[in-house]
Amino acid sequence: MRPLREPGEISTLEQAAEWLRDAEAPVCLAGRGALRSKASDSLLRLVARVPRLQVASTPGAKGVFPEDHPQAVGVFGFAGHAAAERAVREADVVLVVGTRLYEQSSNHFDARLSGPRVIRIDIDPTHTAASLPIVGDADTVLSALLRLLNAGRAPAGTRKVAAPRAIPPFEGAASGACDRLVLPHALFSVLGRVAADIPISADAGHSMCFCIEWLERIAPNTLDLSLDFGSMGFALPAAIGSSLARAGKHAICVVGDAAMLMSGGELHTAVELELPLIVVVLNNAGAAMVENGSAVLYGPNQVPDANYRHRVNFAAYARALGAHGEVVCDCQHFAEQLAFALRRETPSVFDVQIDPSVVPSAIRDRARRMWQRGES
Ligand SMILES: Cc1ncc(C[n+]2csc(CCOP(=O)(O)OP(=O)(O)O)c2C)c(N)n1
Ligand SMILES: [Mg+2]
Repeated sequence: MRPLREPGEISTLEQAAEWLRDAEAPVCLAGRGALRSKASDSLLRLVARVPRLQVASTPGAKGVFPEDHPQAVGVFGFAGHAAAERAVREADVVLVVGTRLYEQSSNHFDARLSGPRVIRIDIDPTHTAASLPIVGDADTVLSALLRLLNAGRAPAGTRKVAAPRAIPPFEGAASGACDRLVLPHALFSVLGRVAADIPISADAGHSMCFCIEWLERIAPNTLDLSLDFGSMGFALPAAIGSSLARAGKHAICVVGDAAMLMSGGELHTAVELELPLIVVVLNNAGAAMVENGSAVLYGPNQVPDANYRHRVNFAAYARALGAHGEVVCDCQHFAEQLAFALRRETPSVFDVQIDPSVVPSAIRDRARRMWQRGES
């Protein structure tokens, strides 16, 4: 265990424990620092001790706290959930653990995070601006905080909050209600359920937005995103790395058709290495995020068309590189094929004909915030 870094920390911790004990509506925002310090167990012990505490994660830390837990409110920040936004806005105490609070993890610099009674734990002293800063490793500090909470009087509130499930399952998925074009919510419901413990990497574009919003993650380190730069072409090589790092086990990559055209050739690496990679291409025949984002910011037809005239067949592309390839037009078919792929020892590619009419709420929300701040 790394030691706490600053002298005089204990009184700060006692103050934090007092605030949490007395809070009516406390919320914890856990970031990638909490993931890196393996703080998931401490977070679970903390919510058991503080019955009113709700937990949100930043987009990059999805799964650090199980999203199906009754005290989970989902993701706060880019492409996140209304329940998490509400929980932070209405909180009388906010416990921020291991996040730099940049644009994507602060929900576009939400004012509540610079308000009163914000406890902020971070190993980097330059990232602790808050009413109660604590410098130290996330898990070490949370463990010390728990010891204080367990030793002192019980925190207020006896009944646990029971938030509605942060990511409701898509009800129509099992009945095949989405023939011919696959609804993204339905697809991610299947992925979350069938591949609950498989690491998934998602590319820039709609893939990342839909994964944050609709892919339930219940275990840490099961979602890898290219936040910050949001670089296309990231997810397939990332999934190869993820599989290799786990001794050649299954890894899934969710990628748009344009992004697949950037680094899809790496599929050949997975074929050569005989990795059980599963590539889910969201095929909407174009750079939909550019199309939709531009339409929201500048109005329809104000930017050059970002759609392709020639739709690529990624199942044929996969077969040409030596992988298994399948075109998928309905969710039930996808669920069956995914189960087969999880038994296969070599790469599988699904060319999913995704419904292009569904625009991720993140695109509208981000544009609205940019307008509000005069940034567009
Ligand atoms: C290397 C790189 N180039 C350009 C962009 C800007 N960009 C973000 S999303 C996107 C379109 C992505 O299209 P696709 O992969 O098909 O995903 P879709 O949004 O259609 O689901 C572009 C061009 C980027 N993020 N990274
Ligand atoms: Mg696309």
